[in-house]
Amino acid sequence: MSDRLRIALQKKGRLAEDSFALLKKCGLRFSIRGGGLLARVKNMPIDLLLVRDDDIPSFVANNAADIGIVGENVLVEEQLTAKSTLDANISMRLGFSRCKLCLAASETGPVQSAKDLQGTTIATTYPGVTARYLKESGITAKLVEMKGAVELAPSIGIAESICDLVSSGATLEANGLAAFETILDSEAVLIGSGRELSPERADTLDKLLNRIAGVLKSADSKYIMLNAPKDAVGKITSLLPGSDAPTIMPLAGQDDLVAIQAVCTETVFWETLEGLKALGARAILVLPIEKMMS
Ligand code: PRT
Ligand code: ZN
Repeated sequence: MSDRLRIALQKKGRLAEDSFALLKKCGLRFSIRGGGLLARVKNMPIDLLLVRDDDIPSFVANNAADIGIVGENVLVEEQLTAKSTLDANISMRLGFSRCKLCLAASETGPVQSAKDLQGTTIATTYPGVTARYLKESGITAKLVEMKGAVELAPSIGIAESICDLVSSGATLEANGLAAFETILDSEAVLIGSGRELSPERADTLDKLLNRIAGVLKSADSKYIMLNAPKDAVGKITSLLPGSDAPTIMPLAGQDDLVAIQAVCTETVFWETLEGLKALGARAILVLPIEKMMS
């Protein structure tokens, strides 16, 4: 039997779908059905361990999984509250599930900014990160740990302020709260430990990391094709975002025009296309790139 790489993933929740989608884009074939803890990848020596997100850092640290995908907020919280040093570190930022851990309070209450926190009570699901912030800021405040519904704490008199995750801000607004300080910016991250892997697992991991890097790079990248007046080639190619070596070709029967093709590794905005058009570019096509490997 082959030596299979084990990846810890959130079974259900805000991270789950995007984590599965990323691995599928990397060519892994699997199906997540039923209540199983393990899902087998059919075409690579990989098993997926499907768990609660809070368990992922310690599973990676304790060898239950080789790598994992988790919110940076959870990783940092687990590192700060673990009884001993947790051997789990970020090996790649993945760019999805972005959110912020914010201090927030009622717009009409006693706490309006960080300097008002002294001597007050803060409700949070993130006592580790919040305590670190208070210590670094020289603030003494009481923390009340809650497992959920933190946004209700001020209205029921449990705390003057809260420290919770915010993405759109709609939950805060619906509860009459406003954020006054961001204490952590978070996104999904791939984590690993310092342990050495067997050669087979190391090889699988290396392949996977290269594929993930390719998927992340191609997500922003576009292939751009256009026709340009010969005398504007310099200006036009300098407008192409994040492209270093465009291909320039003659156009049959059109001596004053050339065709330009380039991979743009940064977002191509409508404003860029308008700029290209103003320089005389015509027949501009922007195409998605499915896969990339360098
Ligand atoms: O069951 P399990 O323990 O695995 O999941 P969970 O319930 O602990 O976590 P889950 O699935 O809710 O979130 C997983 C991860 O998603 C988090 O750890 C973050 O890294 C990330 N994430 C991104 C978020 C949000 N955005 C988010 N908005 N996690 C939670 N929220 C909550 C927040 O707590 C608040 O209640 O959404 C509300 C605020 O959202 P807005 O859009 O109204 O601001
Ligand atoms: Zn959780």
